[in-house]
Amino acid sequence: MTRAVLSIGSNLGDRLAHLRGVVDALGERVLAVSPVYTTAPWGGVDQDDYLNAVVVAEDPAFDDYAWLRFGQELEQAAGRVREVRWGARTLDVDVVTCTDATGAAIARDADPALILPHPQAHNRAFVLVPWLDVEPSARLRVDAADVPIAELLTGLDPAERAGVVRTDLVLRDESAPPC
Ligand code: PH2
Ligand code: MG
Ligand code: MG
Repeated sequence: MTRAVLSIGSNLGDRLAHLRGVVDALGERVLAVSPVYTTAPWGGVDQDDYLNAVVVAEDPAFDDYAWLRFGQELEQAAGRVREVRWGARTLDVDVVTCTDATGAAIARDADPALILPHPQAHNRAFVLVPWLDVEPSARLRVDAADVPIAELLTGLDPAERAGVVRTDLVLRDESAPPC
């Protein structure tokens, strides 16, 4: 049993459909879905704006690598081509943090394919802003300190935060009756 905070983003093709596809594929695993934000590209590559959101999900059978594989399969299904680092993409699904059945955060730094928590999450307003919406008291381990994400966000360059703008788009129809 693990619980993952996933950052999802798209800046190519039908951006909203790509993000909705993740929430649909997660199905019953979804615990919370953030609002959708338009976000200025982060990382220095000239490209179109992204749509970004954060999804919190839980699965009784998944370990942290299962979340990674799950995201990679969805990226492939969205026709993602791996070219430029931090460049344009139809879909990116990043595991930001993963907690085990006891609620302890899983830490990994040996495998470049899965570093936990995500090594850039604390620098990215496009991750912290939607994450704060769904988990206002969340904390993130940064340089051996456990820091509230609200504090990390306050520490970012205001220009970085200003590039993250909330939309009225939704990834999940909250009005649907529970089945
Ligand atoms: N993803 C990247 C690189 N840059 N910028 C924004 N705004 N949103 C992203 O999801 C994003 C990015 C590579 O993972
Ligand atoms: Mg990414
Ligand atoms: Mg990624």
